[in-house]
Amino acid sequence: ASKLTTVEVNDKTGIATLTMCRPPVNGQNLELLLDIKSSIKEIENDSSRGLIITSASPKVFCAGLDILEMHKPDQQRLRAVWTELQNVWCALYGISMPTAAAINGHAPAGGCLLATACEYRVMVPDCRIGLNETQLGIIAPKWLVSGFLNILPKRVAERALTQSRLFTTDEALQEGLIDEIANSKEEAVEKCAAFIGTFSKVNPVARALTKLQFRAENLRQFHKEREQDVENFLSLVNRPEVQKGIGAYLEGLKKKKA
Ligand code: CO8
Repeated sequence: ASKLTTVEVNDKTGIATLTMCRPPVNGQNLELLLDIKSSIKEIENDSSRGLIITSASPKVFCAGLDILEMHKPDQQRLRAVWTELQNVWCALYGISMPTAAAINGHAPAGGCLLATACEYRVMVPDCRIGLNETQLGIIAPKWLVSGFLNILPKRVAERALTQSRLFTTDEALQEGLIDEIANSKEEAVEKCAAFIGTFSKVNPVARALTKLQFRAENLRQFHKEREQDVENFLSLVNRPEVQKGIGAYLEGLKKKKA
């Protein structure tokens, strides 16, 4: 099978860049999720100085879960997809090294999840980011929202989720959902590297334990609920009205072009 992610380590900085490359939109199907997970593990085992996540697509960082995986799904595969989304999230959210997202395109739903699992976000202009699950009739569980809630005030987060709001780059900066804007992917990666560089004089063990202390409660809650969460997701996605909604949403995506 072809690799859907690449890992490149910068010789000078020791920072690893994980690039998602599943055209056209990095839809998170099972294979992409498995590759992201193994790339995160590889970077962790190599003890890189930091991790930057980005995309090979010119317009899209990541379009979230591959909607085709959720439409008339194969049950076993759907279960595996959700389990691997959980695995990717907890690997990225709980990694001790510094992390940053170079958001070089749109980042709805699962794309926003990856970006908000990181410690820092740099985004290119005129794109959209947010958790728009309610639009598909699905409820984002607590763990999925926890990174978002680390960044935004509860009131802004609640409204954004209930409205399925996708923030423009400018709005995201204004609300604090992203940290900086960059005019190109290269500049976004550079800014992420500069952020990671700010830790060069900090004791790495103290840094790591402090990060994990901030994140431990969310991770503990996640591990307690993860199995139930898979069951909830499956029963929700299998509901006839949700299937109808997903089908209509897919049609809408396809028709956009016609
Ligand atoms: N899955 C599958 N295919 C997709 C997806 C997707 N998520 N997104 C886009 N595509 C397809 C399109 O259908 C289109 O296919 P085709 O070429 O055959 O017509 C192709 O990719 C290109 O898409 P666009 O023409 O729309 O490309 P643009 O560059 O104009 O726009 C966007 C890119 C902004 C990413 C746009 O495609 C978009 O908004 N996509 C939908 C994103 C979305 O809403 N994702 C939500 C997924 S749900 C999720 O991730 C979390 C689920 C949580 C569940 C919780 C339950 C408990």
